[in-house]
Amino acid sequence: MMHGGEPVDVRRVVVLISGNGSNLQALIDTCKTQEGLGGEIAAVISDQADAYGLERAKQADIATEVLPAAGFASREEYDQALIRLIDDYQPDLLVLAGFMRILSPAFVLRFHGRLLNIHPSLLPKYKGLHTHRRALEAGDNEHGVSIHFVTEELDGGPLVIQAKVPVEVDDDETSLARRVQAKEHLLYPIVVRWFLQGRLQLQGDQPQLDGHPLPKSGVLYQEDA
Ligand code: NHR
Ligand code: GAR
Repeated sequence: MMHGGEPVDVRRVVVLISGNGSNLQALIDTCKTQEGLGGEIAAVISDQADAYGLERAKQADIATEVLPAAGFASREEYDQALIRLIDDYQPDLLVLAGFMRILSPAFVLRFHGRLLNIHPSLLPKYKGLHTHRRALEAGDNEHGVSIHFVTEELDGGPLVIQAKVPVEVDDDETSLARRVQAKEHLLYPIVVRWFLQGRLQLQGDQPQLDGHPLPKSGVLYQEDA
């Protein structure tokens, strides 16, 4: 992009997906708004060839790559190939959006401070899979979503933001997941924009927003605040 004759560095984000890609869609849609995303989506990479998110990317003229795990002897070899693929796009930020493979320590270290994940629970509650089912089985009256910097500890990296979702008496996994996802689609664009605008940084293992350290549970997002 040119500005006053000088080339302007556009920040670049690469999105990793495995499935539907509704969070990817929220990021794509944000690029088209007045406020924008603070950069461009340089590529979308999936470990699943049939991920619907790949269609969403193509519709938006975003480069896509598929890297299936079959054919790799180990997680470490897969992750090295993934790093090479990502490096082609020179991203400032790497975003996990429903990417369902656990990443090796070497991968996480390589992108330390530049790797975000969205997780459908109020971390540290319900790390791992089937979070909606587990929240319902526990009888929780609130559930939610967290965005965190990724570290070696699965779903244990420093929190950036959380939003709560009340559990209704007649909720099932589907209805609860739908309301949590609506919050995800609001939050991920905000956090990605913070990062791309240089407002959000990881200093050691401490996230900072506008130079201020965040509380342990991150920013609490309140829609009508
Ligand atoms: N990798 C590291 N190192 N740290 C994190 O915090 C990560 C990560 C990779 C993905 C997303 C994550 C989530 O938000 C994520 C966070 C997949 C699994 C899982 O068990 C768990 C957590 C997350 C993603 N996946 C496989 C499965 O059965 C099992 C292992 C595999 O195939 O790699 O789907 O919840
Ligand atoms: C999202 O709800 C995300 O929080 C969750 O998968 C969904 C992906 O949806 N992530 C995990 O459960 C990670 N283990 P999407 O493909 O439509 O964005």
